[in-house]
Amino acid sequence: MILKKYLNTIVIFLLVALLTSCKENPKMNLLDEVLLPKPVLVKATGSSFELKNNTKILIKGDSEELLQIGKYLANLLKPATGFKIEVKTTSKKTISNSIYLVLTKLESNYGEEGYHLNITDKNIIIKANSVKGIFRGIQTLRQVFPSEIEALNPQNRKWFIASGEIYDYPQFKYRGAMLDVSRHFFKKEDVKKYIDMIAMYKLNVLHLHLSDDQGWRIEIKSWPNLTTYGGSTQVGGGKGGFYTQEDYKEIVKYAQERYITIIPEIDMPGHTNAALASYPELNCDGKATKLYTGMKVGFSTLCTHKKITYQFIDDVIRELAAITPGPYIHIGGDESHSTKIEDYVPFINKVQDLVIAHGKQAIGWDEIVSAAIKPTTTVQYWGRPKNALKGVSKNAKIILSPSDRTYLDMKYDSITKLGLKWAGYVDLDKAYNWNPSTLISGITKKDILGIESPLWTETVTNMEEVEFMAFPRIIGHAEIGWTPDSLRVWDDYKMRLKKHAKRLKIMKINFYPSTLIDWNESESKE
Ligand code: IFG
Repeated sequence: MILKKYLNTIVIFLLVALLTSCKENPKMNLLDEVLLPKPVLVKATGSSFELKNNTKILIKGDSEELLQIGKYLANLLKPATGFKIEVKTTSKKTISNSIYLVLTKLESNYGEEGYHLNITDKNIIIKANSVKGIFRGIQTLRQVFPSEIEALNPQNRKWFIASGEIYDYPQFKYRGAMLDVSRHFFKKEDVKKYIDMIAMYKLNVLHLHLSDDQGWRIEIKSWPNLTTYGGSTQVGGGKGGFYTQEDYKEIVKYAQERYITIIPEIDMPGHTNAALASYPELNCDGKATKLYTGMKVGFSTLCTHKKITYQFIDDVIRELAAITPGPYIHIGGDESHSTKIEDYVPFINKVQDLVIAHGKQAIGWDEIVSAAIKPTTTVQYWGRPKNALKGVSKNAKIILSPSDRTYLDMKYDSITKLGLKWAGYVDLDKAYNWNPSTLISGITKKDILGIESPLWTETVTNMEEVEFMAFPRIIGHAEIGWTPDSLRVWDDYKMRLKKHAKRLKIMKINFYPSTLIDWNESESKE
């Protein structure tokens, strides 16, 4: 009798259990997700994966580096979900409800930064040739989650993401941002924040413009006045500041953990007033100049005839090279209007040799092509096509930073308060609608190392203003550096950017709401 009585309950329980266990995850379309930069290939499979509190991040193999990246991913997902996701290595067979990070041999065109991202209703697998590729794949996985994943406080919701496969790799090896920390100084916490922002869009270089007329920003122990005096002000007369070598090493490490290479720039022989004000002996007349807090360029030059000038440069490059794991040191070379060309050329030749002597490769703004640049030296094109062509004729690789496309200090339009306009107004379309491989006739993809977006800070004084000038233009540049030209279409990019705005707002990135896009969310579902 009792069995009969409970039989119904047991049957109902089993039915419910059966139904819930084979309840389908919601149908979702991976092609609806906004991915920036646009991946090479996205295949939707129409189902979804649910991230849960007991989802695990599993590392195949015993790579400590990969374990760190697993923890990085867990930390990314924690604030918005509240999930304390376990990260561990495994050698067991694949199980469900897991995110796998797997180093494996992908086709060679994937290179170091390419990845496969495979999402099923059971688990997520990111595969790559290197940990760097896994890290780039994690940035894409981040964007497959709803924008709310970027919130810093727990969101009371389920976390389903669309299933499918993403095959992706960059078209250029060098995809950079430059931050001018000389005209206005930005403390290391701000630089780290900028690193986090550019890492989201798969940039892999941050070029720090560390010295100029208005400020010297990196401690050089053998020439201490450079920072104690030369770093004591900035454009407009504020108190300036500088990075101790410990600060700089912290920035380098933070960037390295995000697979971003720091490239330090010591601009010379021009743009050197901060050094000339700090040491009289660096001036041809032996008299120190006054600190400069204006916005003019081209009025300063190191004394290229003096021996001590090269001792100074050797000391600076030696100390900088010792704390810079990346392969490059940028020597500037731009706007040396106060250096005779017959002095400029031998100066650049000597400085190039000093960089090489300290085990690094030189990069210089495109004026350096008038010197005997070596094939290992890279030319950063910012405005004179003939210089870029001359660089290629000397077998140098080119970094493209066309000022009328990539200079993030250019005003968006005539009513933009911040920024300059000497290269013209640069709204989102002008920043996006160009292809590196056809920008300069005579310069093809094989000559191009990559592209870089400089943000000069004569008029930019804090991170909110940095964000306003950099975003969203730098997102377009990130796509230009990563995505094949054939996949880039302005109208498609516009739609993705419009939908992406919700994510930028959740991240509190102070982006410029260009009038070229109808930002209201009514049409854009996300
Ligand atoms: N040109 C100068 C920068 C800066 C910039 C502002 C280069 C290479 C104008 N040099 O661009 O120092 O002043 O837009």
